Amino acid sequence: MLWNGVIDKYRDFFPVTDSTPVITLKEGNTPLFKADNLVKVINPALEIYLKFEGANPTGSFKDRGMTLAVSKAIETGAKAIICASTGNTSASASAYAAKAGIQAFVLIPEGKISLGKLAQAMIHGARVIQVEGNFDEALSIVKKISEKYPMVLVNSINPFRIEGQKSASFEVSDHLGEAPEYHSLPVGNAGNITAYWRGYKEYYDAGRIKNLPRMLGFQAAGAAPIVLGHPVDRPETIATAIRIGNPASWKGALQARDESGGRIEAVTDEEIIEAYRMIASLEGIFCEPASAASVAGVIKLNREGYFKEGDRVVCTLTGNGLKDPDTAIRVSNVPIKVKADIEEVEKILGYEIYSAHR
Ligand code: AN7
Repeated sequence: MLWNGVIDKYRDFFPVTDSTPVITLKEGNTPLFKADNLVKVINPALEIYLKFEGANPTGSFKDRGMTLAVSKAIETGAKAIICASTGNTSASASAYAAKAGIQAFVLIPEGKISLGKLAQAMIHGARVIQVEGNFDEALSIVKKISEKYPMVLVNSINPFRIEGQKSASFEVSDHLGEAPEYHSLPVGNAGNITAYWRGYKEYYDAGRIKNLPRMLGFQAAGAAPIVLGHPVDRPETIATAIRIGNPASWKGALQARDESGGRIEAVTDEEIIEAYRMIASLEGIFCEPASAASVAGVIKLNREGYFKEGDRVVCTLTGNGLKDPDTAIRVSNVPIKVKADIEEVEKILGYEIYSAHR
């Protein structure tokens, strides 16, 4: 069966009709990896799976919601969409607007989005506006603008975004044949954890799964409003994707946590970077720093003895590491430089080969 995107695959679960034009880049159907090398290091008694959303067409989970949001916008005759973004929403919105033949307007916090995401919005032809402020300020501006002008807001306040993002829970359930015991996610604006929980509940109600997971959400310590219980005016974290101080879906995140009996906690930038490097070096998966918060959180809870033997834990890796090569280079060893001379190269290889065989 050819894959034609999440609306085609899970149509019955979405508010679409035969007359809804489907704008798709064939998002979804992303791989779920069993992280055998990682569990050896973390806790061999667990089963950890990684849902790699970096394999989506624009390199993040945002595509799942954007296909529905843009399709519904086109259905109502929209000619333009607008969003505020820490980068991935703007990349996705720009690409789907290009596919639909409409204009995207994106507001981003100046200097605080990774280079790859900025490049995506620019090359897809979006009007990119850098705001001298943070994501939360940009979001409050686009909300007002979308009320004043004929532009559809495609942040996750747009209900179709959350609807589309539910599809990831369906895929995990289809892949495993049931829901896992735990599902872990990074939390920024909190749309995704809201969407996953809704997806699991709908699959459960439809009789497709017989259990529900506990939802685990992790914020960066410098941007952890939900953990602190109040908005953060100046959020800071190396994981710029989740540098958000006043999440739009705050209530949805609390509901996911409380209904499922899960947790929402903070992880430090150091813990995020450690997990980011482990995922890349042990599993061969290059995700972006924010994505690694899901694994960092599981490592932290595991240390506290939170899990029991045999628990299955799915961690969503929300975005592709290629979007942010600067951070990868910054946290890695500097490559050795030698003259263009075989003996010079052999000296280094010799040493490294012997130490690799020890
Ligand atoms: C890689 O692009 O908010 O909790 O404007 O890019 O649903 O917000 C991105 C968020 C996690 C957090 N991982 O998801 C945006 C934006 C990555 C992300 C999140 C984001 P939500």
